[in-house]
Amino acid sequence: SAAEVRIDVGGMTCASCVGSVEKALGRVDGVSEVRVNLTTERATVTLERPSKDDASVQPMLKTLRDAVESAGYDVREID
Ligand code: 9UX
Repeated sequence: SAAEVRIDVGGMTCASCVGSVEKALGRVDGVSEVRVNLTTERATVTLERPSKDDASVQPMLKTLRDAVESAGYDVREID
């Protein structure tokens, strides 16, 4: 199994927005897979970590948040 992070993303209105968010999240170090659903406004990010309890995951959440926000979208919730 791997650590999965869910991000509720605000501001995505089209398929191109989805592509931008996927690209931004996919560039973050330690990310192995990204899925973004426009309808549910949720991104699911799989990390190259065995579980969310891994000490390196918490700082990665901040990096993921920054990546979404730098791409121009809002992070409503991340966990
Ligand atoms: Mo198309 Mo999504 O301009 O903002 S990229 S609506």
